[in-house]
Amino acid sequence: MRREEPTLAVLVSPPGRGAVALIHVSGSRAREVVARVLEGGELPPPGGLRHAWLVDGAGERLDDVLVVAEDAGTALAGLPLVELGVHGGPAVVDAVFAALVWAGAQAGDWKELLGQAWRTGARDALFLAAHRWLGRAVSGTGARILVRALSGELQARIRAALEPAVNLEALGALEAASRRAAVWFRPLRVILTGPPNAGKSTLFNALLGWDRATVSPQAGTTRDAVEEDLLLGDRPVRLVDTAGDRGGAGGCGGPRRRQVQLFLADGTVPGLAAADLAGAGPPGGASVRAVNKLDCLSEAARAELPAGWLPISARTGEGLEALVAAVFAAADGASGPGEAGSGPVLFTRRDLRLLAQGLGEGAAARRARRELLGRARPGRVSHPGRV
Ligand SMILES: Nc1nc2c(ncn2[C@@H]2O[C@H](COP(=O)(O)OP(=O)(O)OP(=O)(O)O)[C@@H](O)[C@H]2O)c(=O)[nH]1
Ligand SMILES: [Mg+2]
Repeated sequence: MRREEPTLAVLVSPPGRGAVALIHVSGSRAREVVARVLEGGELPPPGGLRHAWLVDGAGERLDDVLVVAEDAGTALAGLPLVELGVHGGPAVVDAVFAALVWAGAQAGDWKELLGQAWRTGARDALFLAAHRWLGRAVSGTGARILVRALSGELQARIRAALEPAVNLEALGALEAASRRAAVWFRPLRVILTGPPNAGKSTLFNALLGWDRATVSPQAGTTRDAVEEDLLLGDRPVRLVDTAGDRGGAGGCGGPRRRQVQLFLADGTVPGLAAADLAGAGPPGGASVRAVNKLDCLSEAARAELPAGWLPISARTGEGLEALVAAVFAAADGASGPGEAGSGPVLFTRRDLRLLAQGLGEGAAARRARRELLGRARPGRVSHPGRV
């Protein structure tokens, strides 16, 4: 027989100040524990909700809360779940937690809640991984991909490729689509390089949408690299502004795999010509070259800009859309994200590795396919792992 699951009390909304904080109480004795801290001791029936006074051990009122009871059959961990909507200030949240612990709950975090769902075998590992990733998803396409693992579409695709017989072609297609879909989850590093005063920090701020980096007419303003995560065209990007130089920010170990260097030249520098720019730019790897301050250039000067350099104005925004498209084209090479956004794909590195192994032959490949199948089925077969 399964051992009794401890009753966890978990703050599932972000900590801090807010109108409402949500606390989940999940476990075999969740209803009993919450009843001890509700004035009158009356819970709504599973599937129902009600307002109630939440009280401490001495019966003193701590907050007016909304109590929602979920049926064990639909709850994440397959155990009784009670959700408490309390006022969002830290003082109320702390007091409610103290009362719940007094009543027999264990304070836990969101990951422990997922661990409970894994232990009970109520959910498959891919569902739990998607549940966790959705809590920090920033890309809309990425979120839609994760939802396909909540709805079971992804698991159905995996099972169809493995049962009743292994369909290597279907597995291969899933692997290729999943690899391309990584762009929706793992940020592309875009490093701004180029001579001092070219407008790197201005471009950094323009892409970011707010003034994060210091901009000044003085050359050498940026000293230490500044990094920010943002979305460009729904794709996660880590943008890096660097101190001006001509060589680029290569570091040791050669160009990274998911990295593009964006080399910026100053279009107002007198005598700027193809010859000046021919040798300029990053040493290797994926790169894009752009000439900035287009807004200062005459029609004649614009016409003379060298081929292979994108004309932009970080100040007015002209050319930035084409620049972003060029950055992604440089990063993707021949294999863009393609149609990855429209079908169920795998998203964790671990599952991608299993799938790649499963495409081979022999005992190791068979083991990998078995494990993948286990991750697509409810039951305590495979730990969701670090995702
Ligand atoms: N007209 C015009 N001026 C620009 C543009 N982009 C940047 N500038 C100006 O160029 C100067 C240098 O800009 P920064 O963004 O500080 O240049 P940087 O490449 O970061 O310079 P360092 O950090 O010193 O290497 C500032 O006076 C900006 O206002 C542009 O598109 N048009
Ligand atoms: Mg700068």
